[in-house]
Amino acid sequence: MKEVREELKKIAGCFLGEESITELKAHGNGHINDTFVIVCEENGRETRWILQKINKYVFPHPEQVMENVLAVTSFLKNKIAAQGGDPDRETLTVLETKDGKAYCVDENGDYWRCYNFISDTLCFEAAETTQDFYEAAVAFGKFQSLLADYPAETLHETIANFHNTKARFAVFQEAVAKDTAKRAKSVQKEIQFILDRESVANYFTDLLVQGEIPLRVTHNDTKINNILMDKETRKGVCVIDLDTVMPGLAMHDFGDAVRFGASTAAEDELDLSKVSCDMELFEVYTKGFIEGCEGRLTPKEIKLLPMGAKTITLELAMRFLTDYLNGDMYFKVHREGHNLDRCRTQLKLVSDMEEKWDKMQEIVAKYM
Ligand code: ADP
Ligand code: GN1
Ligand code: MG
Repeated sequence: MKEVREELKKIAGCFLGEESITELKAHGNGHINDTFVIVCEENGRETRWILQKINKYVFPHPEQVMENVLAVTSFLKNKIAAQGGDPDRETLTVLETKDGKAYCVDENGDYWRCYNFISDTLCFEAAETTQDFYEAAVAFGKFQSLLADYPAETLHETIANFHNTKARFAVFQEAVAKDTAKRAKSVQKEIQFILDRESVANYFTDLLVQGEIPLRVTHNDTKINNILMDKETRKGVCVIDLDTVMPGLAMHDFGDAVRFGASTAAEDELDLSKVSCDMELFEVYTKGFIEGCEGRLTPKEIKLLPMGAKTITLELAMRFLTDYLNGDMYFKVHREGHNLDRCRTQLKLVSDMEEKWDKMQEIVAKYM
């Protein structure tokens, strides 16, 4: 343990004065990166930082991730300043290494980066009130609006086909066929549920090819724990976890937030009777997101918001099951069968959305 700490301290020392570090501990509940908070003290003044190891299995080109993050945050800083906001608080700031780089590489070839810690904020695993969920919607909508005139083609695709659900379906079929971890036999029901919905998986990919919907710069991972809210006002302060910011669909940013935040249970709940998509929360997010987007969405995109919720939920179910079949290589797991449990909640949400389909359309129609 002591060795690990010394190792970490050495890495932190690439960015900060090693001797000023008074605390270094694991932080947050992300499924992908390893996150630590560092406390430093110099001349009686305390500063905090976020140190992260970028998951290189998930992000095969960490240097491209950092190029995107630097480009997007500097673009956002200009926009925020022009609107009279605080660029140091309302978007992430990458701390350079002592030799002027955006990351450092350790002896194992792992990439590390450091951000300013944004204080006096709350980070929810689940919204505590309906109003919190509304504020998250406004903030993620605003994020998209701020980036609406960003030249999308200049961004790297940090994970190939990240939300190309059609391609995800093919990868899922391949995982079923290979059955690397010899688990397919025990999850036939889940596999069949997904196979029966190939048309849902193809829907947006086909519309995009036909030029029916626009490709935008999107966040692509809009869980409520990827936003920091002000401790006092409880309004969105800063959208974080920018590794997946790349060209994508507005409907997916909406849908991913809904599948996580409008669910009545945790993403890994074992009792599926507790899992459903709450229509009041669905409505609140619809209202907040459309407002936050400040008129940027086309009527067709608004109409397709329910489809965004359904496809992204199905996609994540496929991704969790794919990872389960592959032997848990991608998402961090904390118990036996964790990815399967996660897959099951997502499938339950898909069925629930199918049952509530007309209601979801009605709700969205109110905001067109
Ligand atoms: P992951 O990709 O693993 O989800 P995140 O970038 O979302 O990693 O970080 C994990 C958690 O760390 C977040 O949910 C949040 O609680 C916290 N966090 C990340 N960046 C900051 C920051 N700059 N200031 C304060 N807290 C942060
Ligand atoms: C991962 O990093 P985190 O925990 O915010 C994943 C998302 C999934 C989410 C499911 C890069 O998000 O796509 O929706 O888990 N991020 C990546 O909880 O794959
Ligand atoms: Mg995160």
